Amino acid sequence: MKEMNTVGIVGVPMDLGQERRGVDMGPSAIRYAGLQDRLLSLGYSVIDYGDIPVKGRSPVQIGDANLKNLQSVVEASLNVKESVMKMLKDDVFPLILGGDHSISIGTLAAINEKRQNVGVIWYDAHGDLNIPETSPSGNIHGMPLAVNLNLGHSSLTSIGAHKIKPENIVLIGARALDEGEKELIQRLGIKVFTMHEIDRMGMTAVIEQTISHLKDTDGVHLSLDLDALDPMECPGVGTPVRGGITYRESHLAMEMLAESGLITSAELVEVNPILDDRNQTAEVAVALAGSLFGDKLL
Ligand code: NNH
Ligand code: MN
Ligand code: MN
Ligand code: MN
Repeated sequence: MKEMNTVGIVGVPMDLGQERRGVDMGPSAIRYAGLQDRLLSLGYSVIDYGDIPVKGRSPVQIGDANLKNLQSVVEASLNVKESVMKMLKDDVFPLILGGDHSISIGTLAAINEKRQNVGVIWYDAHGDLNIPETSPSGNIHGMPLAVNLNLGHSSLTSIGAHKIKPENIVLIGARALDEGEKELIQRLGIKVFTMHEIDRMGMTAVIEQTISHLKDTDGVHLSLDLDALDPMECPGVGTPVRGGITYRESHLAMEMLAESGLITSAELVEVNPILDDRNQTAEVAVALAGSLFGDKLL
């Protein structure tokens, strides 16, 4: 973690980027699971910026082909961007709570305004590298990383200076990539640690290589989709995929990233309390955030 002792939290009750209802309650679930106390106990000051307003589902419009709720996602993303820019201006560590993964469009739009050579760790079962032409679902939560490479619908790419360089991205935990995503990964040479690599090399080597891959960036954003973990440990997600990263491996990953001092912002996304079992997934999110902020106990 960079020498920053205040963490800013903002919730984005967003469920428009996918079809299962309930993920908009993610920010409350993560707060109930004790995020603020965990950070305070680790010696941080915490400023809670509250929740960003997210409007209802928007009707399909001409030109929106294969982009569900495009207009509402654009509006919410602009609000996310503004709020994260405020946090950066206040010089706090931005910790954003989703909501579905489409919130990353706004988060990274803000971060890219402030920093030049941003690194991104995408900890996810999925690639989120679809564009409308390759998306099997039309769900925008499957597109945010592509938008951050400046690919996709102009209403989304124009939300900010989306200019993450392909060589500054590392995917960890991928095991459900669509054909178009695989092709894009190949073409742009994006670094991916699939479950195969995690099994084979172990999480220690995966994170060591991730850190060395991103060491020359101007800060790294961690985008943590809870569906990266195995659904037995994180059942409260909309698109679970078997054979995921374990709780222990994830703690190790977060601890090593904390030690690296590279991470300058983070988001916890896709927690869906309706699908969860006694708020377990939100509790995992808080425990992992603890390790990311320097807790070495777990
Ligand atoms: N790849 C699929 C799509 O684009 C699923 C994406 N779902 C996610 N991404 N949860 O993290 O629709
Ligand atoms: Mn995702
Ligand atoms: Mn995912
Ligand atoms: Mn540990």
